Amino acid sequence: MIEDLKKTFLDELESVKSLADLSNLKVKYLGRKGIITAELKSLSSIPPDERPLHGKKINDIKQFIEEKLDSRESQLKKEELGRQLLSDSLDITLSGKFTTFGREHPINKILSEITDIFVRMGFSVEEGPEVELDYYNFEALNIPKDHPARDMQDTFYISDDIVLRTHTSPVQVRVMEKRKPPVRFIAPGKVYRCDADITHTPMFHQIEGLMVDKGITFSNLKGVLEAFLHRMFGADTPVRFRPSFFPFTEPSAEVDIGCILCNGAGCRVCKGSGWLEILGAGMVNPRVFENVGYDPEEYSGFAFGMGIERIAMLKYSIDDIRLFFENDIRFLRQF
Ligand code: FA5
Repeated sequence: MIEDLKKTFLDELESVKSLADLSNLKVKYLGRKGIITAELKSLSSIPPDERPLHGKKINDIKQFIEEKLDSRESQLKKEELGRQLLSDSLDITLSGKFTTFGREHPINKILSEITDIFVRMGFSVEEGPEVELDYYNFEALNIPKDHPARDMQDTFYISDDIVLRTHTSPVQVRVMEKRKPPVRFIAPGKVYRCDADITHTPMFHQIEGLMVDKGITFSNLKGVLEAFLHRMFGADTPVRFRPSFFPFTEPSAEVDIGCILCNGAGCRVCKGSGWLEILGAGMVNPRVFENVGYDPEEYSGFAFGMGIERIAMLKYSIDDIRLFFENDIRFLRQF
């Protein structure tokens, strides 16, 4: 009978497939109400002289069952670990997840580069509103309402007195109204003109510059702008000042650099002239000083204004300004 028990146990052990099955089998044989426990309890009901032998047999089979259960348990655990390792394993041949990083827009890049150069020359950075009073955009800059110079800038009017600023020059007036000389600052920002072709967009960026103090001359203007242009485009770049007209500066100049694409030989971009116009500049018109309460007898100064897109186009050899604002990722990724 005890031998039958051993055989039944082995058959049942054979069909154990999991640790849960094994635990059930353990309870069935060795638990408090299990078969072996019952056998041990039944010892008291057999004749005393048979007890030692029968007891030994039960203990032997108990030990046998324990050993078999233990070895099956470690075998099942090993199998389970193997399965787990297989399913959790790291497949180093799988390609990773790619994160695409944004990058600085080429216009902002050029803007920081220019700002950096002027900050190193001691200029501070100022801002002004993009929705501007006609007074600051025109009147205070010596461009009265019926003045033909208004036609030079195609203005977006919001009302009779309010415009989208057409240049960054109104910041000159706003800063001088608030501050006594000396002043030395640049003012970068967006400006708007009703204008659109391959070199003009309705919104573009300018950087204004203003320096006012006692004894500022055209030589200071030349020195600062040449230093800037040589840093920006290289020390060998030729720079030329051409007479021009702006109502808020007198005398006025337009500043050209030798075409960096053809080295002055003449090409499509410089329209065969060998020169590229980079910015407008001049000595601050005494009328502007009067409008902000500066004494033109005591103070003088220079101002300049440049288009950022124009500079970015030259630096990166881009022949259509609209590319900057189309947000084509293939274009923007190149910078
Ligand atoms: C001015 O706007 C003057 N305020 C500059 C100035 C400041 C002169 C201080 C003297 C003293 P202008 O209209 O030329 O000047 O414009 C300056 C630059 O802006 C141009 O050289 C050009 O590079 C750029 N620009 C003008 N219109 C557009 C446009 N629609 N799209 C892109 N860039 C433009």
